[in-house]
Amino acid sequence: MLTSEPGLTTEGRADVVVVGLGYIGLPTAAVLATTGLKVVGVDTNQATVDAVNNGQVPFVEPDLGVHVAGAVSQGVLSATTRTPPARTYIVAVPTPFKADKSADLSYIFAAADGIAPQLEGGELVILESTSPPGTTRRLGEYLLELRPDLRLDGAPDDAVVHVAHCPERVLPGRIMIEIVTNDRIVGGLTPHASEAARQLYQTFCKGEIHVTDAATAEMSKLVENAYRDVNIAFANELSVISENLNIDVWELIRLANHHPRVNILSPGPGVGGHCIAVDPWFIVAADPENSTLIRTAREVNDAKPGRVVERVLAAMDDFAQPVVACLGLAFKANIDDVRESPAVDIVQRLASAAPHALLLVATPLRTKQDLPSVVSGIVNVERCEMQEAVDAADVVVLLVDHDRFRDIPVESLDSKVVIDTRGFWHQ
Ligand code: SAJ
Repeated sequence: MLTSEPGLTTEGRADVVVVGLGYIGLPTAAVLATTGLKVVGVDTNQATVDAVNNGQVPFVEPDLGVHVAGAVSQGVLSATTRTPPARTYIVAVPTPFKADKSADLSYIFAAADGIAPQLEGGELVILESTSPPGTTRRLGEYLLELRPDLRLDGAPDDAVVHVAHCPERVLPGRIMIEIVTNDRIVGGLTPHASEAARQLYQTFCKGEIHVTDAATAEMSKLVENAYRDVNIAFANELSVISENLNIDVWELIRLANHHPRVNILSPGPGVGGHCIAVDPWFIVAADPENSTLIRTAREVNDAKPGRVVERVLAAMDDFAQPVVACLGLAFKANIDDVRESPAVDIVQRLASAAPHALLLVATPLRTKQDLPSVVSGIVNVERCEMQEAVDAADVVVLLVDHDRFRDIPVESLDSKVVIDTRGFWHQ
């Protein structure tokens, strides 16, 4: 490899290699590069690699584009499909769940396959991917299987690889702010690994960096997301109970939240995204007998899209050939991410349960005319501009509270059946 390549030092090594250029890896790579470190991002997707090398971001995240374009043009950030040598490796790959709800760690091991041949000893390997307790140790042991000449502990001499976990905690839509301002938790397999990881994050993180062991760091991330899931489940359960009791849940929550120690979250069409809808299952898998509340919360939130479908189907009954405007597909407001999105689930289920209906889907954050592949190709689903969809509809279903939907004049909803799953027009 040429030493003059962007992202590499004169010794032909990167300061940091980030494996996985998704919602976490790319912002992390860009922020590290902005501090002046030479950063190389690695991704198996050639289109992602090409986009980054052209200074572009292959998904929507506020302010990320400016950072990536700036770092690439200054020659401190580049992308490739093959893992180059580096002083530090950050693994930020997906950890989806398998059919039995246990974590699929194959992307982590694939990242290790790329890293292991490059190790010389003395490097720091950080796992950022959300992982069940014990994964960081398994990653370390896997690296040693591939490289038996190296060690994970002992005197920090040249033969030791330092392995640590530092879970990402940024909120999609606010990633570029939170990546700098949030506190971080760092847990190394050894105190030396923790300290090395702490020093790296200190280069860009203005929050506090809390040091613990690897398993506690892994668990802390899962617990944060399970906490939120349980609280959203409470709000979602209230919404179902309130509907049955003919009570306006939005008013109910607003009033209850006037109590100084009550802060109920917002009900919605369900819980989506790659984190909150997934991570609590890793706790359940780790101790199934004792995670009753966490499992139930998941089930309550997973049942919510079905409730919305029932309401929409009931509303359609008044029309022979109903036209339904479905506003939004993302898993939450003001982003274009459709992973685990309850809105997608609802549109798919409505399309198959009501083949006589026409579903007009408005996705204002997608500039291209095509629908996301998760719903494109369904005969009775069409993409439509938001106002046209509303004007043509008998039933309007608000699935995502994108700010852009504020441009829809409320008077245009007057003659429609409106199902507002987010309380968007109640505020
Ligand atoms: N939601 C509701 N009601 C609410 C809040 C959220 O229905 O009151 C829904 C959203 O619409 C969405 C889902 O929950 O479908 C999750 O959204 P979110 O904004 O709560 O969280 P994420 O998934 O975008 O990001 C979470 C964050 N975790 C916590 O707030 C504890 C973030 O800090 C993590 O970094 C991220 O998961 C992650 O990557 O794990």
